[in-house]
Amino acid sequence: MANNYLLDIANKFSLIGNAASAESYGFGHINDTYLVVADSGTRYIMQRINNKVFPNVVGLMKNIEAVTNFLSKKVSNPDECLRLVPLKSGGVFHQDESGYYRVYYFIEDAMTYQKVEEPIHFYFSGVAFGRFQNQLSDFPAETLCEVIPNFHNTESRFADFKKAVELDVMGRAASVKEEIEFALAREKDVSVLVNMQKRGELPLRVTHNDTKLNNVMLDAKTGKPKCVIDLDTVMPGLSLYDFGDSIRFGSNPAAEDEKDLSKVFCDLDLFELYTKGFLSECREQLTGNEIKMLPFSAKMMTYECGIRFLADHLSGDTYFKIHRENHNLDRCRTQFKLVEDMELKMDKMAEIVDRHSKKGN
Ligand code: ADP
Ligand code: GN1
Ligand code: MG
Repeated sequence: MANNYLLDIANKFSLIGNAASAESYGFGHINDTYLVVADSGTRYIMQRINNKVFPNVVGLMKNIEAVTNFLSKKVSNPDECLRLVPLKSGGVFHQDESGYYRVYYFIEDAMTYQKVEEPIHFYFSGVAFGRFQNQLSDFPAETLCEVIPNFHNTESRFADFKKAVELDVMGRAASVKEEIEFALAREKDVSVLVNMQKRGELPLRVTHNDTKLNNVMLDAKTGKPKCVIDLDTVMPGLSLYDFGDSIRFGSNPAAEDEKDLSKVFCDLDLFELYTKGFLSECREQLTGNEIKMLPFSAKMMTYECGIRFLADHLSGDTYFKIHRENHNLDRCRTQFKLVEDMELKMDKMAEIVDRHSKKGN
């Protein structure tokens, strides 16, 4: 996107001063993110929303407006919650032929991490997402729109994956036979959480649904949680999705796209740190079934992400941004390696959860 074009768009928002620069920023897989600096020195994050992934931008922005307004009344400092910058003409997003844009105030003196560099960061991300769960516990979930229906419905993700294998539009299926077999062998797991929810054994809550470590900003000096970001996927869901997705990303000391699989495993010390942080903030609210299923959710969210990456590889990389050949396949392989490792460690994970689910921990 040409720089002048981005500056013109940024200047449609009520910035302090005029936009002076706009540069690509961050490592997200979905939206285009830009750092905008105004001549006043104030910094902003401007994003072009990926409306192929999020066709209902209006519903998505309504969700974000409602959730950020709600959270802003609960936090003690404005920086502890994402804040949208309104358009000069009113409204919170701009639309033109190049897409949909929104602007957030930049969270200053804070960091996001692509992988766990210091174990304490993972603990604090658990605190952040546990608190997020807690703060939204009295938000009326039924008023939120389901921005991506069945987002974490593993059963429906599995059906999409099988369709991608059948269609095999890129002719890649034969070269990933081992990965396909790995996925198919775990079919019995894909309905477990969905069925528990259907039977009323797991409550519907307001959830973030994309609780990667890089979706929480931590204080640059203290590492303490500052703000949960990337609220595009906030919608009604299961608390297990948020816990499981965090463990998927952060309990693995290697990167999500690491090629050397010997570096990829579920580090139980990291698992314990996150569990401790998460449960310290929301254990009072979780039911016995939710707590019992936490270890399984880590495996299931990892498996689900693995089949999503594999399906995208088979479909020609149309969903997740890729930066090299076979990028989605590499990502799938890390997820499946993690699933295997988690399967071996399920009992130990359950012991850890049990220890931290009791008050006083
Ligand atoms: P994506 O959906 O593509 O992952 P994100 O909303 O997570 O996009 O943003 C990408 C990156 O931009 C984040 O990881 C973070 O580093 C940075 N970022 C996003 N919002 C803010 C903000 N309000 N202040 C500072 N940095 C931000
Ligand atoms: C995407 O937007 P980002 O990069 O935080 C994806 C998540 C995946 C994740 C895998 C809307 O998250 O569901 O778990 O990549 N977001 C969407 O890294 O599909
Ligand atoms: Mg993100």
